[in-house]
Amino acid sequence: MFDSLKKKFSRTSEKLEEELVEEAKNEDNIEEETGGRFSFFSFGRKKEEKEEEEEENLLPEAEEEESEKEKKSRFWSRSKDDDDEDVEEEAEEEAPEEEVEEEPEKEEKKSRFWSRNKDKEEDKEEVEEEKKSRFWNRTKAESADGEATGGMFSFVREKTIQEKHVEDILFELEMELLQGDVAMEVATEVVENVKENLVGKKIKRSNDITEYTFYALKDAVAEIIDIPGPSMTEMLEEKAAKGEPLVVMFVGINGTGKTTTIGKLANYYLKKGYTPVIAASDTFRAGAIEQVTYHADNVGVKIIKHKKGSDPAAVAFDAVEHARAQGKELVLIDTAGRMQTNTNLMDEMKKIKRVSKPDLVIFVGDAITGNDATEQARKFNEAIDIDGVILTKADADSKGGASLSIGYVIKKPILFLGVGQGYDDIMEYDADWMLDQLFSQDEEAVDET
Ligand SMILES: Nc1nc2c(ncn2[C@@H]2O[C@H](COP(=O)(O)OP(=O)(O)OP(=O)(O)O)[C@@H](O)[C@H]2O)c(=O)[nH]1
Ligand SMILES: [Mg+2]
Repeated sequence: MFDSLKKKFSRTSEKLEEELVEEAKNEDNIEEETGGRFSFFSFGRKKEEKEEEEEENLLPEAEEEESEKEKKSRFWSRSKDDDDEDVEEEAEEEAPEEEVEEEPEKEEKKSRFWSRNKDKEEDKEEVEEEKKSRFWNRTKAESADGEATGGMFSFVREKTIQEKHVEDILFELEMELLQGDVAMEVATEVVENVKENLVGKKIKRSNDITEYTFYALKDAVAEIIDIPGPSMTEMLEEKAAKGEPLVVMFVGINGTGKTTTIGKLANYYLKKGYTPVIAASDTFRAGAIEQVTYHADNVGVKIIKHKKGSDPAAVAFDAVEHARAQGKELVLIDTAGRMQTNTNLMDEMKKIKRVSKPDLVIFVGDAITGNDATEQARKFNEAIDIDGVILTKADADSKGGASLSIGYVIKKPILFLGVGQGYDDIMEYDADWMLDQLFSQDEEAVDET
């Protein structure tokens, strides 16, 4: 999953490193260091793995250090907070004498403060670098089988990442994201955030570039995919506690997986101890009632159905009444696939919503169709105000464009991902999980880059 996005991210980091190393070579500002190059995804290794490795390599003086992850987040907040301080520091360096004359005491205090802070920073960096180089040595040792690449450089004079270094590279990334079916506004947002994060960063070693790019991209993507909204399970729990059924209506164009998803969700919540009922409100397509009945029978839940061609809103209404009367906790309303351009069918869908008063209207989109899925979601949202999204066929989607974009574009959360054709092939979507998928080490994706 998401292999194509992963490759784009890691290539961006490599290109920036090449650019800066090349420039430093021309400036005669580079020397090769012992130790191997740090691969992009090695920063995303799972926390436990990292801790294990740290334990293996622990030096006595490093024992009190926090976990790598905490350090990273401190790093970002520190860099952000320190932006202003850096400016002050630079100004101070430029005109130290003047200030000393005016306010010698204050200046002395200040400069002691700065140098103390600097010393602290340097100490910290030294420990960090020592640890890193130990890791790099090990990576190099591992690289006997050809996994790790190249050497590692340090800059004689510290370099600062400037806009000119990242402009072309980020433009390329933006184009690649668009080709990967990431929505325009999402690609632009990611690139802007990455630029903001990277420009101004001071680098001592080529590996710093990989690290900074990794966290800049991860930060940018984290912001994109974290869309607040309801969780179906939490809503169901709340409704059940009140003795009311949670009514959920599924909409989308033809063949995206609405009916299959209803079968999967009936199974999912049945296993959690709830009693779902399905409304066969696709009375339009030939064979639709039989298909949904087949799933209901397989899973073992009740289905409410009328004749083909009957009013789908009436079927949904009956299912809600049935759930209320029988104390069932969940109503899953299947609806006919409809193109967003078909006015009659879109009006019919609005009527089902008016009559059945669902707590959740879920748009079901096919992840493989990428930008089309995002555009459909936009249109359905305009027509009927959806509450969340389920993306199906994520198992067969290597691009990841819709998964990255759809929530951000319509500002509604992804609730579940369909990951196969079986009843158990569904998972609750979680932004942290997705981030982990995109930024954790994946030998296959790394090898192919
Ligand atoms: N690989 C994969 N296939 C899926 C997934 N979800 C659904 N499918 C397949 O997609 C096809 C269409 O699924 P349906 O559930 O009939 O789609 P629908 O949206 O109800 O279609 P209409 O009723 O015609 O609008 C079926 O062959 C499903 O098995 C998924 O998560 N992964
Ligand atoms: Mg269907």
